[in-house]
Amino acid sequence: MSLSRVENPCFLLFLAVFQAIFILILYRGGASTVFRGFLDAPQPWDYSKTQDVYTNLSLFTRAPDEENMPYCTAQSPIFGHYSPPHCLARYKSAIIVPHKNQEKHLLHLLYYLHPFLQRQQLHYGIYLIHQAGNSTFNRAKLLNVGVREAMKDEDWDCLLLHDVDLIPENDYNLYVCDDYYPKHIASAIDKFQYSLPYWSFFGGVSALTPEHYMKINGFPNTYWGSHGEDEDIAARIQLAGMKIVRTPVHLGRYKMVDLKQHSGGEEHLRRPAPLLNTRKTWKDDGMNSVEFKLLSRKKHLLYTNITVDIGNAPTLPPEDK
Ligand SMILES: *[C@@H]1O[C@H](CO)[C@@H](O)[C@H](O)[C@H]1NC(C)=O
Ligand SMILES: *[C@@H]1O[C@H](CO)[C@@H](O)[C@H](O)[C@H]1NC(C)=O
Ligand SMILES: CC(=O)N[C@H]1CO[C@H](CO)[C@@H](O)[C@@H]1O
Repeated sequence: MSLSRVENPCFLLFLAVFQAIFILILYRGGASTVFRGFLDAPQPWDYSKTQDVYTNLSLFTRAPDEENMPYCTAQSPIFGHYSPPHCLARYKSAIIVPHKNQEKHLLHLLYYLHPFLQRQQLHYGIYLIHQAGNSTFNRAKLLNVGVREAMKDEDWDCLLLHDVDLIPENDYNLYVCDDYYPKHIASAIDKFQYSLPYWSFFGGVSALTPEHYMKINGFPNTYWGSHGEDEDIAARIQLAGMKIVRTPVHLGRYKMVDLKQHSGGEEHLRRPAPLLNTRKTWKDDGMNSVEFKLLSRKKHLLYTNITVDIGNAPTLPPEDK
């Protein structure tokens, strides 16, 4: 008959020694040394570790293999743009991010977007379009400005219209355009239980070629307040003889970041039903009528910062409020 393990004297001795060692550790260093691994949870919004981003951006330059390398140009030609260093990129995408006083969101977005885009081996540039002044946010008009300014730089294949608070979750969600139709990319946002909030939803992140964008005369300039413009854009796409294609929901997944930092003045302005209205307005309200004052435009390593005055929302007659 064999002894069970607990009654085995050797095992009991081993247990006692193990306990003694454990108590000694607690006594000498305190619990914090033992549990350090558990206590030091990563800080969710720690931007001090920018070396991740910069390390990967050091891939901007090719490996130094020659002794007699020339000096770099006084003004870096690659500011604001990235190309994969070891192959010729197949796509050139401009990422256009409209925002109003959302610096915290921007830092968060850039932190994730740069490595994401580099892993996709894109040639890309990021344009931050900052709405100056106190007026209500006008996303669609800022996008018109962004497209116009981005196209001055380069012949982009694809325009990625990107909200500042959305972080892509899937690397296979490629930031390139569909050849034939405007593509809605943010098809599954966590805030909407990873599905569409309504059928015509075209917000969040979408991708149009410059040809698509000009074919619909860009976006309407007249929607002040948040996300009223989606139905108008959907109608434009239809009126221009195209349709919306969507990124499959398992790829178009996004986290919506809520940093309790709002751009302010988000009141919704009432307006005529877009589906009836757009047919009359789309040829006159869009890229061909966008007016703005460029306040500053500066290329940084990680983005091009464009600040614009796009004017004020019209004040509605009192009975309309
Ligand atoms: C914007 O609002 C702030 C505070 O409400 C005010 O001090 C500032 O003058 C305003 N700026 C403009 C351009 O109206
Ligand atoms: C962009 O430029 C504006 C105006 O010069 C400045 O206030 C803002 O802080 C800049 N933003 C970024 C992210 O560089
Ligand atoms: C933030 C980020 O994606 N950093 C990556 C930079 O590249 C190295 C390897 O090249 C990765 O290990 C990092 O994760």
